[in-house]
This record gives sequence, C-alpha cells and structure tokens, in this order.
Amino acid sequence: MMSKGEIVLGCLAPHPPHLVYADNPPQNEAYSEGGWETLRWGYARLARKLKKIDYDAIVIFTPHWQTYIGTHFLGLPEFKSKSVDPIFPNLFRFNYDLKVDVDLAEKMREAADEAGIITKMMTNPDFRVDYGTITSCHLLNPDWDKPIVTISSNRSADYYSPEVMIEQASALGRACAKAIEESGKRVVLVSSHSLSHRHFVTEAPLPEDMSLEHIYNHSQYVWDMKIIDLMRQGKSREVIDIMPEYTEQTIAETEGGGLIWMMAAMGHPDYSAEIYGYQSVIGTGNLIASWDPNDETREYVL
Ligand code: 2X7
Ligand code: FE2
Repeated sequence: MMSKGEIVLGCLAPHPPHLVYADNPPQNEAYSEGGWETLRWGYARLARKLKKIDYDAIVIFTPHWQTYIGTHFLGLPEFKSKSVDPIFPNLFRFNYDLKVDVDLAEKMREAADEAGIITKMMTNPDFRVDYGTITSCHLLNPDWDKPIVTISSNRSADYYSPEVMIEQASALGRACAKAIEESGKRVVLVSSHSLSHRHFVTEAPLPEDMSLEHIYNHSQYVWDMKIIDLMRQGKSREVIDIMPEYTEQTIAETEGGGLIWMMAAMGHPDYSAEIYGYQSVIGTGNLIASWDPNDETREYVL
C-alpha cells in the first residue's frame, strides 16, 4: 500500500516584487543596487532549510489571483510567459517557465468539490501566472526544480464577511490536507502575503534607497508584533480568531485567506513558528515564517 502523503512544512512567504528586483536574478529584466536584506537573507536561510527537506511539490495560495466564482487551481503541466507587476512594472518583468503538479491539483480540486466548494481548473495556456506565486516560489526555491500548484484566492470576504472567509478558507485547507494525504506525496504549503498592508502611494526616486524605507505607522507595527508573538507562542488558533479585527485595522493581506487556509490544512499548529525575518517594503509589514511539524528538525531561528 502507498504510504500516506503529508505536509512537511508550511511557509508564510511575502511577495513584494521588490525582493526579486533587489536580488537581480537573470529572469528579471530590471536592475537594482540591492535593498531589503533583512527579508532576502531570511528567505535565503529558509531556502537552505527547504533544500534539506525531501518533498515532491509546493502548493501556494496567492491573493493576487483573485477569483469571484469559486476557487481555481493551475491545471496545465507548464506555464511559460513574462509576468509584469501591474503596479511596479519598473521593478518586476520576470520571465518564468514553471512546472505544475497537475495530478495533485486535480486531487485537491476534487476534495474541495466534495466539501461543497465551487472549483475550477485553469487550463488556458495563455494564463499569466501572478507575481505573488512567482516571487514567493522564486525566493523559496530559486532553482525552480520542484513542481508547484497555485490556488486562487476566492474573495468571499468581499462578498460576505471576514467570518465567512474564515469558514470557507478553512474548509478549503482541510480538503487540501485530505487530498495530500491520499496522494501519498510530501508537500510544502506556502501562504504568499504580507502582514500589515498600508503602503506609501509615492515611490522613492531610487526604490531600493533604504534610508526611506520604514513601516507606514506605529499602529501597524504594534499589530504585526502582536501576531508574530502569538505565532512564536504556538497560538495559531488565536491568530485566526483575531484575524477579522487585525485585517480591518491594518488592511492586512491576510484578507485573501492564505494564512487561514494554511493553518487549517496543518490542523492549527500548537508549536512555535520559526521566524526568519520581518521588514517593511514600501511601508507594508512583511514576515517570513515557517511551521515545521517535525519536532526533530524544528529550529529556533530568530
Ligand atoms: O503585493 C505587494 C505586497 N504585498 C506588498 C508590498 C509591495 C508590493 O506588492
Ligand atoms: Fe501583495
């Protein structure tokens, strides 16, 4: 009998395109003099941990693929194009060629459908993969040597309420976990988003001028620290409980449902999150963290 599949790591992986811009990978057309090292060095450390983990695929939930009728899954074996950030085309014009684990995507779609969630496979070969997927996946695995599955963010909070978002994203998380178990695969989950999300509306003349980078205001910082403290304490259920108020007060990107989805898929961990770095990008709060279910390999990073 095939052994049970499992979630081997869950990552909170913010996706400001600035971080890819600052790294100057060959795939990106823009050129920078660096910037945002606290986040980039944190990502590099988490990427090194991932290299030591045996896994088959990355499943990533992104708020920049917004769907209003149901949850969609990438559904072709390859997507290849140029991804241009609509707000920051000066920073991010990334040539990607990514592989999808379609079998796993299908299994998750089916499990979600069985749970009563409206679903669809994305099978348009010209579909442009969002910059959230590309940024988080690139920084976690710059070699791009693992297949991915992207899951869209259904905007149930916009239609109904933040509480309905919690119900629906949690149901989706449980369905994905069931499908992963039945697939026999070892999977890394990624929730791609920032924390607090008030941002400056004008860009610095040199975007990577770190003398101008800081959190938008102190209240955003205090809220972010509250959330990070709960994560450190292993209180992931409380993080979800205060999510509606947190999201409203800081316009947080948790709004898209990614963290809710991932915490539900992982059974609301009661162990400490590994913290890899926190820094602002154009005023937003960004945390890199991971949840390692394995007691032997879980680390106290920062
Ligand atoms: O999508 C983003 C983001 N979440 C944070 C900061 C800057 C740009 O893009
Ligand atoms: Fe974003």
